[in-house]
This record gives sequence, C-alpha cells and structure tokens, in this order.
Amino acid sequence: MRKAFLYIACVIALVFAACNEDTYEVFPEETSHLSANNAITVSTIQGTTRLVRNINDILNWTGTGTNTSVLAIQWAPTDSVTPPQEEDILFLAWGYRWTSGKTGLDMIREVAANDPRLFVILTQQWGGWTIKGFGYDGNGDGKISISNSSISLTETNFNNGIYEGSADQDFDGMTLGNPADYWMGGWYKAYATYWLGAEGTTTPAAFKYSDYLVDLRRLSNNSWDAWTFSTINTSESNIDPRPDLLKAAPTNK
Ligand SMILES: [Ca+2]
Repeated sequence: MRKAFLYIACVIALVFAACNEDTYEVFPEETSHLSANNAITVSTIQGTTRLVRNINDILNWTGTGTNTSVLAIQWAPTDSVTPPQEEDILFLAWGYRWTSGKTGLDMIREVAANDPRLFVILTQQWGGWTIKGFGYDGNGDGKISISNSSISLTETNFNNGIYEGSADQDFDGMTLGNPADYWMGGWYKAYATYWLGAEGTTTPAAFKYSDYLVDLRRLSNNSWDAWTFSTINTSESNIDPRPDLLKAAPTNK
C-alpha cells in the first residue's frame, strides 16, 4: 500500500525539515460509473469534450501566466479486484495557467473554484492537506449529493468547490444521490491516489505514483498531476491512470 510508505517517508522527512510533497469527439458520450447502490450504470455526461492527446486539446482552463499544468481526475469503480473496463472509466483533464511557486493543491483549489462542476473534499492531516475525494456534476444541473451513514453533503456545503473537513470524519463508502454524477474518495477502504506524469512534455504519459503530498508538490511547466480511485482492502493494488482515455473537461457554461 503505497499510501503507508508515503506516510512513513513524510514522517521521516518531517523530522529533518518539511515533507516534500511535493479529431474531436463530441459529447454527449456514453460513459458508465457507479450508481448510488454500487451497480454499474450507463449515463451521459452533459457537455462537449474531446480526447486529450496534447495539452492543447484541453478545453477548460483556469488562471493566467506563462506556465501550464494539467489536473486530471479518473473516476472508476473499485468494487472488483480486476482492473475497470474502459467503458467504466471517466478520466477528465483541466488546464491551469500560472506564473511561479504553485503547488498541486493550489491547482486543485483554483480549478475547483473556477469550474462549478468540480467538488473536492480536503482534510488537514500529516502536517498538511490531504485529498479525501473528488465529485463531478456529471449531468451539469449544478447539483451534487454525496453521503454515507455519518455525512451528507450537497453542493451548498462546498465553498469555491472545496469542503474542508476534519481528519476524524469518515468519508469511506459515500454514494451519490444522483447516478448521473460522479464521486470517488475515502481513506481506509478506498482512496484517491496521486500520480505524476512525465514533466515538461505536452503529452500525457508515464504516470508514476507520487512521492509527494499534494500541498508540497511544486508544479513545473507542462507538468501533469493525475488522481485515480484505488482500492485498499479488496485488491491492495492501485488502479493506474489511463491516459489513452483522457478527455477534456467541458468548458464552463
Ligand atoms: Ca448533478
């Protein structure tokens, strides 16, 4: 479980200093995902997109500046020990323009503030911020509802796309109120894993499990940050990002 190794590495690092966490395809396109009862359903994402073969294929951009980076989030079922099928994966990319000194978390916060369809849960943990999940308003109705036995959140609980929770809250097993939307997250049973692609290239490739926590990971020009939904207790393996399936998040309405 790479998360455990990352945690240990960060604890060790904190002893010494700081932990370095460092062709158009036109929608509507049919994709499938987990419904509220964890059954695979097919739904339609509202909006127009295209495959991202190059950073210039990205449609939804945030920020200004001479540098560009990419935030990519992959939703997929994790109720099976087998890798998800292509048709069960939604992998979306956002572009981020910036000038200097930005982290992976800066990008997430600014993109979530700009795109009203993206929702992020953060908690303070390990001396910084950790990601507890990503939601996406798949049907574009401006609403999202995610809940488990102890927490119930809607779009009204998010400020600029962010819900800042506490580390003792349980975000495992959250399900959607509307199966047309997307959610992935948790902590102990399944969680969002962080991957970094090849740096300084305009194409999505060579994603590797991040050795950095999101709020200490320094962006570089043409960097690629990806998040995927990985199991812990079922297969104890991570689900690799699928750059061949990467699509541009639709532009804001
Ligand atoms: Ca919705």
